[in-house]
Amino acid sequence: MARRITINVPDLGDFKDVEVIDVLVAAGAEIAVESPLITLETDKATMDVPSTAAGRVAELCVKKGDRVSKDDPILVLEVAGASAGPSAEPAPAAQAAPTAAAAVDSRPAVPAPTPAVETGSSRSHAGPAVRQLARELGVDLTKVKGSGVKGRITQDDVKAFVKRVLTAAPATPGVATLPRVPEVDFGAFGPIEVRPLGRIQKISGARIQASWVNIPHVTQHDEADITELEALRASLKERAASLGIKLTPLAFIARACVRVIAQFPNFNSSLDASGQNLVFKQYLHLGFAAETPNGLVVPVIRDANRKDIYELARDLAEFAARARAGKLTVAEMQGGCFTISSLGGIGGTAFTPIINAPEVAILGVSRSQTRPVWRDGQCRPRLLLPLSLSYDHRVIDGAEAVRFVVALAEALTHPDTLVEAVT
Ligand code: CAO
Repeated sequence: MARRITINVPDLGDFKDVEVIDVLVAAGAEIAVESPLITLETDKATMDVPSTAAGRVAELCVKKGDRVSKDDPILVLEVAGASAGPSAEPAPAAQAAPTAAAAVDSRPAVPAPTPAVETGSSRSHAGPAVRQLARELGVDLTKVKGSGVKGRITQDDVKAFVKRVLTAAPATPGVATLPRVPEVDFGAFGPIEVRPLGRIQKISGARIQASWVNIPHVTQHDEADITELEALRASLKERAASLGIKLTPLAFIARACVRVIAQFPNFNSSLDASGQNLVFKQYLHLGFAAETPNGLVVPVIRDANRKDIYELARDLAEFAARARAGKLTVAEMQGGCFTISSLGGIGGTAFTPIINAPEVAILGVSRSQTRPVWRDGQCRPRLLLPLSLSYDHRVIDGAEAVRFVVALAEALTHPDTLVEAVT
């Protein structure tokens, strides 16, 4: 059997005739203990009045704009439980409410209202329900313009704000908060010609930018003494050519990378989508940047750790040729674990390669140069290959990165093992 109780306005301290600025429940609604019923506003603060009992709202005694004082009835609630007898129907007078409420809930009849808005004119003008909504949506209320009385922020204002933010065109796809570079009318300074970006440029540009803004990059530079490697390569070149293989420095570098990555498993990992776990790959597919007339592509050599130097050289040449001809399939550019970007055939002394996310490191290679090196009390000409390793500092720390690059330089300095057959 249900019975009826009245929920009254609690003690408001010094305040009387306080305005009801929001009625938060409707007749017929099921409410719980502590559900906010109405919002009151003095000239200093707003406050929610919570319910002291659970039940169904049978009758509302106040409406928006009313003024109320202590013990004024807010609503009549139908609560489950034994009937309070004929006197419970209709609801008892306002003064009887605390007693009736106390019969349902042993806590103080009407708890103190919850102050919801801090005093001070710099605060946003919004009720607790609106603040609650703003908190849930992560909205900073100081940025929301209120459309209510005296600039009061309503729930609709918060929702409209969120909608505006979500539908606003971001400066860069997927990067909503980047500051924009100034827009310039280039034609105002002289003749111009506008050419649209190519398909590959558009795709790789977006990926490069995503990587650059999402990954804290650090680049570690070093040099490898490849004097012996070049001598070895020269001695093998002819035989390789007779097999149709062009044995370039890149094949040696790829083989050395594979060997060193095996010693540093973090370099063959990726952060998962949550950013909370590292995924360690038990395969090693090696990507390499290839310049094509249409832009940069990164073919991926499958299972590079199972290939000897000649197989790697063949793959490099074939993929580079197919990349330039625009014949690579999407699958041939997927699944990479680590990328090499070699500009050594062109020049340069060092650069900062951008990580091919979600990989965690990339090796940049610049042009080797013969330079005098002081060693064992003598100055000798040595062929030095510049290495630039960019790594994701969330995954790899600086000490590990420099160990990696030192190990790589070491492997290139003593190339005999690089040409061994792969078992
Ligand atoms: N130092 C000195 N010479 C080098 C060298 C180096 N680090 N690397 C290559 N060379 C030499 C080669 O030995 C070759 O000379 P020979 O013909 O006399 O033997 C010449 O440069 C050209 O090499 P290659 O380009 O045919 O072969 P490769 O294996 O070095 O490079 C590829 C292949 C696909 C990586 C390259 O053609 C390419 O596209 N590089 C550009 C990559 C790129 O754009 N990276 C930037 C990405 S970020 O924007």
